[in-house]
Amino acid sequence: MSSVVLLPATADETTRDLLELATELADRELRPRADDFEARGEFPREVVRTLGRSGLLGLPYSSGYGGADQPYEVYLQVLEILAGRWLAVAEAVSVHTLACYPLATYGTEEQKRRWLPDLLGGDQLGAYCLSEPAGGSDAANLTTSAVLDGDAYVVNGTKAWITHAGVADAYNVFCRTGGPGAAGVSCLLADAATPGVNPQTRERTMGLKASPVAQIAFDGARVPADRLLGGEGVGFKIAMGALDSGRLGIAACAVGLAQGALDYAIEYAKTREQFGKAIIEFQGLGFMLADCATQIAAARALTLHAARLKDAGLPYSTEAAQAKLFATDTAMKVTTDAVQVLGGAGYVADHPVERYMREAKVLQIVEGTNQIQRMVIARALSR
Ligand code: COS
Repeated sequence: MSSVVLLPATADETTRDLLELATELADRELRPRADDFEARGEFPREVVRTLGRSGLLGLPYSSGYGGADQPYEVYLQVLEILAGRWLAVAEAVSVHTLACYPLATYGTEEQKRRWLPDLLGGDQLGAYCLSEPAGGSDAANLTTSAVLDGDAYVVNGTKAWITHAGVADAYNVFCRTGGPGAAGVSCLLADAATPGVNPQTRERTMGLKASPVAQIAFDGARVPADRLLGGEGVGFKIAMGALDSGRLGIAACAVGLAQGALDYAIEYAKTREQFGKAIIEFQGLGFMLADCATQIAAARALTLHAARLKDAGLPYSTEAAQAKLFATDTAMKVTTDAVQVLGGAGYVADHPVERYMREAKVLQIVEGTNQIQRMVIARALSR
């Protein structure tokens, strides 16, 4: 099956080697395990650790702390490669990378030296706790509280929809240390082993069953004050900055998933015969596949364009929202069409396309629903 990779214009040998390594690991470690782990709903912690040992968990971060100094553009192409084989693992890499952002971007030198190398090397897994049961989109009105008591913040409240709940080693907890609204939000990097950090029962999700999602109850958890990132009141800015970069990760996951679904549908349509010829030769199907290929190419270009802006140090929030919106809608459309191309065979679990379709749905929801992305884009237009 083909996998399309657009090397950056300046790609050197290291970058080429990296993308080759990602492809080789994805074919060897991810593809053969996906069906089994998804069917059992087991998180592939060892696979994620292997990616860490191979240097794929800290790609866009500084080599001074165990990262790889890679442009975001290259990191996103690695994600695309992984997502084409197993979305749950690509999503794990994307969420982990998002979870490293607050520490890598706002941590003090001492904080980074203490905690970042283990995260970037994959020995520790990160998670990102922003949403709450009463609100995911209206993030500035979160209610989880953190009250300074001596040398620790006492955290109370419940976080919702937390990917890596129960398997993460470190949770970024966005909590209220001050007054109402965005200005009262702070970010703590809580050790998962802290008493009072209580992951709840796993959600029974439509797809990505290998990826644990649950609420986390913080019941008087004492998080040492030296785990505050960026100072009190900076949390909302941290959360939004992290999400700008995270949304590009989700876009790349969507592109990879859509490409995987299209590749599978093409192979099927080339070999499945009806009325005496391969069904790909019927224009009705050929045009459908042509539209899918075109939409994926556009989604990939939009995603890499936003990444290049980020790599150049230019504003990219709006472009990240556009990429997330377009790429995830594309993944939903392409995976649905892939099921259609396979007909009845597409509707049963003997083929992976029904799983791809279920998995695509969540990408339109996570890290800001696509309605929130439209809000971000519309606000930029009105400024
Ligand atoms: N980067 C840095 N700072 C940002 C920012 C960004 N992308 N977006 C907003 N901010 C800042 C603003 O500049 C503002 O700061 P000042 O008060 O100093 O000017 C502050 O944050 C508040 O911004 P705003 O008024 O726009 O906040 P809103 O409450 O209107 O919320 C949206 C904005 C809707 C964009 C935000 O709540 C959001 O993204 N919601 C979705 C959350 C989400 O994605 N959840 C998914 C779960 S996490 S997996």
